[in-house]
Amino acid sequence: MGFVNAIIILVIPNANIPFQNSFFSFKIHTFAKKLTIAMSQDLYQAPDYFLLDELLTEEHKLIRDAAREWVKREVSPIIEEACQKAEFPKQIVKGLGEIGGFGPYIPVEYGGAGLDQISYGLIMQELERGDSGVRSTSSVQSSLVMYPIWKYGSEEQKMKFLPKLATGEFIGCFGLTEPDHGSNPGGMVTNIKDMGDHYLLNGAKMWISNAPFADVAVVWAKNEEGRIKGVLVERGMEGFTTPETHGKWSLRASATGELVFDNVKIPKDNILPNKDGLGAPLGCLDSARYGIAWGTIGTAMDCYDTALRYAKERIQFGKPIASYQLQQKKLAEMITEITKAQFLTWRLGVLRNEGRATSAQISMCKRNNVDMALKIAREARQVLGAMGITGEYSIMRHMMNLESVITYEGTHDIHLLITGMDITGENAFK
Ligand code: TGC
Ligand code: FAD
Repeated sequence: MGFVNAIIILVIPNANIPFQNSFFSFKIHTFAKKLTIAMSQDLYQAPDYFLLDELLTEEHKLIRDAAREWVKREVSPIIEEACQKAEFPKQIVKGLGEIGGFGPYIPVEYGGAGLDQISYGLIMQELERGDSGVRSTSSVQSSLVMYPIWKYGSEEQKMKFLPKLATGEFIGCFGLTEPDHGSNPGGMVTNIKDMGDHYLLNGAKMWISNAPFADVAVVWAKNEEGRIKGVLVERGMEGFTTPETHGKWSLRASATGELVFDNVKIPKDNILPNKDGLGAPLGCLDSARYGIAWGTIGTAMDCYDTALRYAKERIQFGKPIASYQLQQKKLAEMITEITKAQFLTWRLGVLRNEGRATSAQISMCKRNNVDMALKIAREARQVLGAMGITGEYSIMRHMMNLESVITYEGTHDIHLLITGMDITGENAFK
């Protein structure tokens, strides 16, 4: 059944196909044509209700607009099919490197783009507007692989890995979560044993983004004293395997897998020398969580923009559904929440540029924005009625993706407990 016939069924239930009445046939054809145009083109227009653009520099806007155009050109046309097939679209990797999607704030001498934190955030916003899985690929590479190598690595490690990660020639992944240690990574059992001229790595990580094809994994493991160390595990090392995790209903355009270590021989040069303890991986998470805070604004803006356009065009009871108060309430609340999140996050970016943002502030912002985006996706989907459940529009895909985003990089609960501890001084985790 073609797309037009599908629309006939949606518009006129019980219609026999092919539809014969020439008047209705004309109306249906026009409606279907309008929808086809809306779907085949990316008509996205970013909302800026409180003129936040005026707080951005010309450079910020140039970087943001370049990422926005790239997403329209390279991501929008292919992302739905990639998600339906549950395939990571490898063809976007090179372009991601070119727009600064890998290591936006890593210094230029290591291949990064040397940008500030607001530019980094704006790139994440645009990528996640396309798809959370695309932003995830960029987040993992930038904040969970390049960041620890840059901050905790030796000069040799930086020169060996960072330039290739910046272009996408190498893909990296970050192994913290284990089968029995998710929210409580400090309990990890993956370990390294000193064998004199090398270490032996044993254990397993799971739910690892990019694992199935990563060239290098930043893995967190305990040494014999129980101290957490960062280990660079390279594809091809004997005893190292990366089985893919299948059957996800969420983040389908991002590959997820396990990291399994069976007596993997690790050269001593592959240990990150400059920081250890749980604070080392958690420090990387600050940077990635900040990126998610911006990214989820992008998904919320896309859902709102789609719902607004649809509501203005969709006629029921003789009028656009945008003219009914119930739909206006949904749309008005969406733009209010988006606007609040935009300002909270912009302010966080300013504080990060000044080196004054705290981990607890990042937690609050990540938690608020993912929750905001998920609620908006659910409301926006309803505005589209039955069309909202199809892959013809991005909303359902965003909604499903956000179910991962609200769990990874610290769950909704964990971030609330971080805020709770920060304001009361009482630890309610344990
Ligand atoms: P706690 O005793 O509180 O802290 C241990 C040490 O870490 C320090 N620290 C931090 N350092 C830097 N940044 C932060 N955000 C930090 N938070 C804590 C702390 O000062 C302490 O340092 P020291 O020197 O005294 O040892 O640790 P805890 O065991 O009580 O746990 C605290 C808790 C629950 C907040 C933490 O474990 C946590 O955040 N759990 C959530 C786990 C998580 O977020 N996992 C994410 C895995 S990676 C991922 O999901 C990638 S998704 C990728 C994608 O596709 O985008
Ligand atoms: P659990 O920790 O078992 O939590 C289960 C429930 O219990 C949650 O609701 C949680 O909020 C609640 N809970 C836990 N502790 C407490 C407490 N003290 N008080 C109250 N409630 C509590 N990890 C990586 O290391 N690298 C990656 O690249 C990566 N990518 C991922 C990609 C995807 C698609 C997904 C879904 C996950 C990914 N993760 C990754 C793992 C992710 O970080 C973990 O799933 C997350 O930290 C939660 O751990 P868990 O799933 O084991 O849940």
